[in-house]
Amino acid sequence: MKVFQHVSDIGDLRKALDEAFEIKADRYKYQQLGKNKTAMLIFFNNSLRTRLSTQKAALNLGMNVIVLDVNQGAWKLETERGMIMESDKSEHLLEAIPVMGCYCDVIGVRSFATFESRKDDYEEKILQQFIKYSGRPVFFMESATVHPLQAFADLITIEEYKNKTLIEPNPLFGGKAISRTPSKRTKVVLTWAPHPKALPQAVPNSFAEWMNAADVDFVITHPKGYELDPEFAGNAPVEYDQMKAFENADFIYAKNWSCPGVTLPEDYGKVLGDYHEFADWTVSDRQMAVTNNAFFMHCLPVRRNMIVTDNVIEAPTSIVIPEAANREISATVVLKRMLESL
Ligand code: AN0
Ligand code: CP
Repeated sequence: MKVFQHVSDIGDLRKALDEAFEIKADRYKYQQLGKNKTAMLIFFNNSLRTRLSTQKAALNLGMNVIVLDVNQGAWKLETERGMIMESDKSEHLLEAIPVMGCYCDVIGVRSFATFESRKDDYEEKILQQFIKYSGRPVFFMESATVHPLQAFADLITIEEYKNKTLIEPNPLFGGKAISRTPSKRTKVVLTWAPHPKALPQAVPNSFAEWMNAADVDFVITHPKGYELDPEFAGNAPVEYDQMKAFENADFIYAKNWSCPGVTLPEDYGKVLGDYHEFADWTVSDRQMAVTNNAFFMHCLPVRRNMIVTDNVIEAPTSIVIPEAANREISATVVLKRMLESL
């Protein structure tokens, strides 16, 4: 695998899941594969999970790891070709990228949407340059439009939990054990939830793309105006009534995203209206009550009592921590596939 961006890059999903569970059962099985190979992780934005889980994945495979926070210690980078470089940006991406490529065998990049131009974000202007000029396999660690390591971990988590008939008390917060009857067809709901700041569409885009490819019934719910780009949403039904969408769901996946600008390009990257007016979209016991004892998921970091109430995130059905743990597994599979392609 030379690029990890879309669900199609991982190939057959059943095979990818089998590989994930093989690695989860013995995460050091491929320790020899990465000997004397170096993973470079480039961060243009903050991260806790991606930073840690991807380093751990590289170590699982016996690789060396170099991490660079571009905004802490590196030169400020110009990204536009043709600019007269008289601002505070001392180096151009067109030199920086091939230089980074000299010191490693695979590169992971995190570079969020800037919301300055929908076209530039959706064309993946930054990541495409890494693919073109680094000379190395490139995996996306959340780009302007996708977060595939997260979506793969989410799929692994759904696969692990979908047939559970007993929900144990939450290991951190307690609660009562619950018995549950899994649905014949697993129903997964992606719900928008309010947030004070504009957030990217990368997580919901990838989640939608992966769920559309997976063997589940997938429904999206959000207020009008937040329609995801059809490239990712595909033919997934959109239900604007959140309570209706939640009925009999097995998994609730909450996430905020800003306006994707599909119908009104000028609204791209905006929070539509006052987020206080959408307070009833916060996932609470009220909505969870109409589900099939659904598991609650979120990629984290999450703002409590904005996206989800304390009660829901602390319930035995909340699987946000095992979901985060699976980031190590998805990253190990992806790095393994890249090492195999060198
Ligand atoms: C980012 C986002 O919404 O894309 C990263 C999530 C993994 N979240 C924030 O910036 C809070
Ligand atoms: N879920 C996720 O990617 O978290 P970080 O932003 O902390 O890496």
